[in-house]
Amino acid sequence: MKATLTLKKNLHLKGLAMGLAAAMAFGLGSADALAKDINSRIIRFGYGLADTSPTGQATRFFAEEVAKLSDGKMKVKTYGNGALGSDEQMQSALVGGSQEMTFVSTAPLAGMVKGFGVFDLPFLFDDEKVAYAVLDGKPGQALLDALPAKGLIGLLYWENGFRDLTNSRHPITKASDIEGIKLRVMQNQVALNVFKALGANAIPMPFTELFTALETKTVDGQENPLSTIQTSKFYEVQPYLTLSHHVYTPFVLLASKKWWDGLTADEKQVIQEAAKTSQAYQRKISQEGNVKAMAFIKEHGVQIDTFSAAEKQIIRDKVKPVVEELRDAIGPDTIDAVVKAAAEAQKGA
Ligand code: KDG
Repeated sequence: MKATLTLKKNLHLKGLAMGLAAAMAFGLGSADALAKDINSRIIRFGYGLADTSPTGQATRFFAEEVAKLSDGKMKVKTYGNGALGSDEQMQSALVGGSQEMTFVSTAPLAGMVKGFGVFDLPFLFDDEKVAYAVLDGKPGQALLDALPAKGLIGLLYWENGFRDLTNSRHPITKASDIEGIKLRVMQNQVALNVFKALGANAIPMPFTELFTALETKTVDGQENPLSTIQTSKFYEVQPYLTLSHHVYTPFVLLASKKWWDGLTADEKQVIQEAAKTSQAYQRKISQEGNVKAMAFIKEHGVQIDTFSAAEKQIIRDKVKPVVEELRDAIGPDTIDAVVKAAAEAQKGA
């Protein structure tokens, strides 16, 4: 009797092993993923940038990673070009649970967690490496940790990058050239006050409305990283570009908390791992994209200028009062932690 049972058990195990081997041979997945608690899921991932942008490419890389790690059970569907709405609308959709994922600039997120406004203060980071040290370190994590209370999961930071100024009125080479320019700014008090302090007629507006506003001259100018100026086609209607690099904007890779709370531990791990792998990739292609965009924009006849060190100092001096004025609105602890971590990273570089 015992012998029959053992035989049956062995045959059963052998059968399972053969089934698994067959499944793998037919490309049905790795033993590892099949053993995990992963369900079939559709993940809607919307964003405002062009789907041809480097970050658009990174969303597809992320989708492939998720598929790989979940054996095709978790499918990320990406929607670029603002097809699911503006950054703010998608943030709300995530909170409500009608959309699963997005990436947004930190500027509109400051409406939910005021500390994110710190990243709209000009000339905070000298280069990308300093930005990464701050974002991937304690100050960046502290801001992400404040998101679940607002209904969002901040997985990690991707790169939007250093922003440059474009306009259709005239070349901007001096701080005073900004005066009177109708400039679209991202939607928060810090971005608004910074450009008001520089004398611009600053107009907050969602990214999704920006191209039309530039084309119809509702606004004269805008500021964004070079790859966005190329892939969102701003260069077609903006003949003047100034390499101002005035601010580094991070992207936050976001998930809906409502959705996240319903995932199994294995499913959460898939998303977290794919996010981690995608981060290095996204930052790399984002920087490569800016180099390519610079050549492209030049070729397409845009006049490219820079600010001298003296003009940059004038800008710093003009925006200094804004930092003081908004210190409490952003949070003194956040500002101090970011400034200190940036100085340490700069020293160590
Ligand atoms: O997909 C992200 C965009 O919607 C936006 O965040 C880009 O930096 C941006 C801007 O100017 O609004």
